Amino acid sequence: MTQETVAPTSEAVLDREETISRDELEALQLSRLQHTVAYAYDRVPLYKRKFDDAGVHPTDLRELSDLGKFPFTTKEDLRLEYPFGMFAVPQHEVARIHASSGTTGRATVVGYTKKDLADWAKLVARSLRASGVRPGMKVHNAYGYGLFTGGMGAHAGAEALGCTVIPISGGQTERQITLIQDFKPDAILATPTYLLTIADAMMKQGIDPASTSLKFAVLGAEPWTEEMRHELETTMNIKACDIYGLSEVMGPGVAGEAVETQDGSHIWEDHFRPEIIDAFDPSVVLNDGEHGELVFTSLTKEALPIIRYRTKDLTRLLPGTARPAHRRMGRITGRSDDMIILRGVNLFPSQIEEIALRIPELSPHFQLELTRPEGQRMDQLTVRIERRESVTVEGVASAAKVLQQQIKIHVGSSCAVDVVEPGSLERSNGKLRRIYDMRPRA
Ligand code: DLL
Repeated sequence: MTQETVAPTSEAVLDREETISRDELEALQLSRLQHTVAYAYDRVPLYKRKFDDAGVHPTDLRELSDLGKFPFTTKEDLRLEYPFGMFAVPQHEVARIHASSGTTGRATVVGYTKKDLADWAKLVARSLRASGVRPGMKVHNAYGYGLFTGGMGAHAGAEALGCTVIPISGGQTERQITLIQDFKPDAILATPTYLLTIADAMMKQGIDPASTSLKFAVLGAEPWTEEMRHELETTMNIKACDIYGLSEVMGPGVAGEAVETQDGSHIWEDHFRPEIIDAFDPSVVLNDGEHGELVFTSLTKEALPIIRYRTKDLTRLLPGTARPAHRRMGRITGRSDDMIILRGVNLFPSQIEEIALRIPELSPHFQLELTRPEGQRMDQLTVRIERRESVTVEGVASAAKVLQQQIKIHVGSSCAVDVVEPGSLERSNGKLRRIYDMRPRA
């Protein structure tokens, strides 16, 4: 093999659907939606039951806003239909199965036909290309392989784009570093907290994370903030973009961010119709720009069509920019089931990340611990956070105070702050657990 490096073309060739007008896109959505609701009704008993109970029929879908008449689908529905009750095709047409880990209940199982896999790869390729990755680039894929959709989903997309894929999966951080140095990849695909783990481990080995061959990172699978983007981009000298997705709807690549604007992920609306609803009153469909829970309906899926799936992800819809017809989603502030309610105040880990990373003495490595001290009725939140390597003892004391004050001002909660030694908190291998709820079970 020659040692010459690939000179990726900066001009990307876009899919036709990326450049169509909003009107054309909505016409496409309507015809695909009409097909999907009829297809789901005819083939999946759960949808027939739910539509009949709600008194709606696929023929009631005459315009896009009619979608609001149809019932929601939840994770609980997928659990009750475990394992294959949601499938709309016979098993021999299912080319692949993925599943959630099932740590918080029964696993949810999803399936793909060959065409679904091809569509998925196309949309991941589209997302990666939007984020700066080009055919011919070497891509280090550190998303976990297996039943989780991240590894194989990202892999197939990078291959479809025409990249050289390095399928390392998550974990074995030392080995990741060796391969990054030896194989000289152009792009890395990982969760934001795992990329942080890699950067951190490089520094421990005396390697400057800004000195590697990496130029692009495409990060997702967990909430992250603009402050974390800044942290990763500056320490690693890369451009970091978001990729969003969830297994029930497809996997990574439901939405992807453009590197030239870095202003939130474009939802690929030729394949998914998004809505935002009021999480507390789901009958209310909110307008673009309003915050609420994200809901998706698939428009082209064969093995597992999904109608009005409640993601529990909290965000808002924004107009398209780099891909004008495709609306963007704001950053996910959190999941409705990840929200900490502390003495009546709602709080998400991403708010703490945002505040902590603005304090130069504090590192992005933190955990949130919830306790209820003996004999007390009030819950206590402790933010345990590592100091930066270079900080003095006096610096740490004042940083802790600033963090405490800022949380009180911006979130409205009182909390304790415990600044700990660099390297003392558990590192991410993929999706990082931020919340440690030690309160006695009711
Ligand atoms: O995490 C799919 C994925 C893999 C997306 C790799 C991006 C990259 P699940 O394991 O089903 O699928 O988890 C889906 O993760 O509902 C969100 O709560 C969260 N999530 C995914 N991407 C983002 C993101 C994959 N970019 C759940 N920002 C979703 C914030 C994200 N949260």
